[in-house]
Amino acid sequence: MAPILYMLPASPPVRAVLMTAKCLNIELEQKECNVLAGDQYKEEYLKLNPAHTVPTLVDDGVVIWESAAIMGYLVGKYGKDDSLYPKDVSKRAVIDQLLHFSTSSFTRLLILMKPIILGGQKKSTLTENQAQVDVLFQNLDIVEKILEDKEYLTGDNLTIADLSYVTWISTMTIPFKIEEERFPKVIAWWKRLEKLPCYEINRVGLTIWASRWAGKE
Ligand SMILES: N[C@@H](CCC(=O)N[C@@H](CS)C(=O)NCC(=O)O)C(=O)O
Repeated sequence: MAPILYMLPASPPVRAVLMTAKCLNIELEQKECNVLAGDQYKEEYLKLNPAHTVPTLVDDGVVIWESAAIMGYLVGKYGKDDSLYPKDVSKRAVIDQLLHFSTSSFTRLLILMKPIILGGQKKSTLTENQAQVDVLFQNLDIVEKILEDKEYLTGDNLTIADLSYVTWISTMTIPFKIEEERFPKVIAWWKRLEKLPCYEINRVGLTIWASRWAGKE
């Protein structure tokens, strides 16, 4: 039986998991959990995921939430090799470091955008939250430094860290402009990822976000 993924296509962490599955060439049974409509608070869903977030994976009686954990699990269980998430302790630690950093940094984008998408707040509140926006861009400065002359975030190979970061960074471009002069390496890396077959999944989610954003004042 295919693993079940509770998801919403627009969600950046969902997109990262779907891209991972595509890279691994595995099918997931996708079940929509519309977090914009409150589905995540239904009793059955809270039993699976008390943190009431998407994505949530159910596979063979195992329930995992938090996208980074799901991606690592899928590579470990279904990958023909471990290149997306190497078993080598040092290589894995660098990927984990990046994933932990993105959880504590780029998810702030959701905090900024959510009240506008969901709560009727005006887009002008983004400028009122300038300090938060500045931190978001400082995090992008850090990614620019991490990339140095690497093809991908950790070196020559694509890993789940790239798949996770590209969902957040591309979503940042909906409310903000990422200037090529300030972030040349980030832009070059992003263009590289756009060429991957799995990237189409990110494009679909981004389009949904962008149209929701465009409909707001
Ligand atoms: N760190 C989590 C973030 C998950 C997350 O915040 N998902 C959002 C959608 S993008 C969500 O489900 N929000 C609903 C809620 O928090 O109630 C992950 O990577 O899985």
